[in-house]
Amino acid sequence: MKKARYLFPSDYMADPAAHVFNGKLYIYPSHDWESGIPENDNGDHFNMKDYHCLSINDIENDLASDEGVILSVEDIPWAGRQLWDNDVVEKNGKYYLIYCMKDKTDIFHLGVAIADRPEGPFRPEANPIRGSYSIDPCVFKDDDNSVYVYFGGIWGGQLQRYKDNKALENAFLPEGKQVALPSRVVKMTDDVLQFAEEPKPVLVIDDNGEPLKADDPHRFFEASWMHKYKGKYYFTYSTGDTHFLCYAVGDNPYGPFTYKGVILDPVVGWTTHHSIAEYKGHWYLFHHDCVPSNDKTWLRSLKVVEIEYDKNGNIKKVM
Ligand code: FUB
Repeated sequence: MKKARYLFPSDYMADPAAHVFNGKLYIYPSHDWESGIPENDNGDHFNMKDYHCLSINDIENDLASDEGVILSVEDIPWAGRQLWDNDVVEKNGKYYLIYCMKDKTDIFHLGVAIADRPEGPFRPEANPIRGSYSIDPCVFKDDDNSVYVYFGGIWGGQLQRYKDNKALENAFLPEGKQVALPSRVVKMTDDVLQFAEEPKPVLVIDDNGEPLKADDPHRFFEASWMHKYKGKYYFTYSTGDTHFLCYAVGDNPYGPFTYKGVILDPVVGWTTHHSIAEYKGHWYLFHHDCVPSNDKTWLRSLKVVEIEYDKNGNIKKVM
């Protein structure tokens, strides 16, 4: 197995969402910077204010090129602060960037911005997606052209403040043998601007069909990703405070997904976040760590490593 290598040493970027558009590989990361906000469990130190698009032709040898700023906080009418993870999907020749950000009252929502090219610039919609909440959108287009968004993140990502898509009076974070908080999945409308339905919980189950429990170090925390391999749906995610990247496999976009294992052990830095994409016949894991910033957890650097599946479709753990 090959070793992970850094992709963009000239700036701090994180949460890479990788996609191939028109034969070229694009990466949509969060853009970390030193804003001076002290570290806390709320994630206030992740105070990002714009997104860049990166692109790359030769994934084995080249560094990524910066296509420039594609969206800034100051351009978004409903903006409060903190442009966290984002992702992009192409549909009918248009590119839809789905992102998360806090509104003026410090509540996270998802927003949409549209472009004619993968490199942007993206024009933001005036309001967040109706009924959206929490963070870390992953946009997945299935073979029938349906677009799904997976989202959610615990702690600073505010997922514990919601149940059945309604805001709770008091946040509820399961503990011990209670069922862990799930990520959410929702089908988008044909124009990719709104939820077409109520978001549903993404169930990760063990081999006995039981949902993973809150005290399981491999339960969901944030950073959902979906990819399809040989007709199966691979739901991958970060376990947050236990710092793994894990995967679970299902037969349709809604799941349930059966837990399969760890893809990546904890990296240097508190967060771990990723995407998986096929490029020129090989599969790659894009992620980040904090080695170049000497473990400043809010200053992360992008990495890529090729991944392999065994003959049964299991992802071999990255070493
Ligand atoms: O980049 C800010 C947050 O850190 C992301 O939304 C989380 O997934 C974690 O990577």
